[in-house]
Amino acid sequence: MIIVKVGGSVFSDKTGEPENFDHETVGNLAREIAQFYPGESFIIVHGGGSFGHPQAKEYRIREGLPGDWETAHHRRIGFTLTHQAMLRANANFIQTFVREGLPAFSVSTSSVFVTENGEVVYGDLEVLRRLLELEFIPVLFGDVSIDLAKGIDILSGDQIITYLAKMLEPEKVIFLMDVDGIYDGRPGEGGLIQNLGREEIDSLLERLHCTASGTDVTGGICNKLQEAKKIAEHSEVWFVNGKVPGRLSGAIRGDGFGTRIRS
Ligand code: IP8
Repeated sequence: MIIVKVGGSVFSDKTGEPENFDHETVGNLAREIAQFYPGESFIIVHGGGSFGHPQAKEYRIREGLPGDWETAHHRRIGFTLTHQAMLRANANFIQTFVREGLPAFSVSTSSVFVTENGEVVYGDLEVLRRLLELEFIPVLFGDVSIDLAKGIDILSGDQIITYLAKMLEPEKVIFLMDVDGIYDGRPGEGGLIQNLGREEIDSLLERLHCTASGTDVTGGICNKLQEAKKIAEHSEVWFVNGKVPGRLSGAIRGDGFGTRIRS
């Protein structure tokens, strides 16, 4: 089984209009997956992009539910609106995949996982396992979450993947991004790292001065690398450019262009 994370910047322009969706790119990805399905089984997890992140930021969902009723109420409304925005992103994915003949099935993340400070502490994978057995392609997404420490939080698609990798031991996890892979520095400045050992990730994080940035409330590349380190305990990890046709297929075959992390 292969888990594919479609980063928010692959299917939408995070700096553009709210809720823009790149139908062409997602159509290409679906066609590539269709070349390998049903011989290979897939779980898709997509990020927030221009759907979830602006709302999550505006309503400060990551700050949780405060004691003051008025503020908490405002945040509860934001929680609902952020989830609805993610459902709209997800609906676009499902439609595109189904159009390519793939039985993609939406699995609503916030109804499956409970977090503690944004990390998954509980996940009910029964339905997911059965969907896979029945040859569906489950499509999950970064979402809001019920959180044991803060009341509410955001659950990043990357965190979901770490949990799924631990529980389901996929043969491979592929992160699709809008750059060619992991760079030793800023994309375009540092060189592309084609092979990375799990044990080299900590020193790379230091060199990249990892801090949360931009519109991404869940921490961008640094969060991905931190999660990749955990995932690589269980499976091979790839980072490839999801905007370039053929790169996903290359990672699925194992001879692709991008960054491969050895466990
Ligand atoms: O883009 C975040 O998911 P990510 C989802 O995978 C929301 O980090 C709702 C902002």
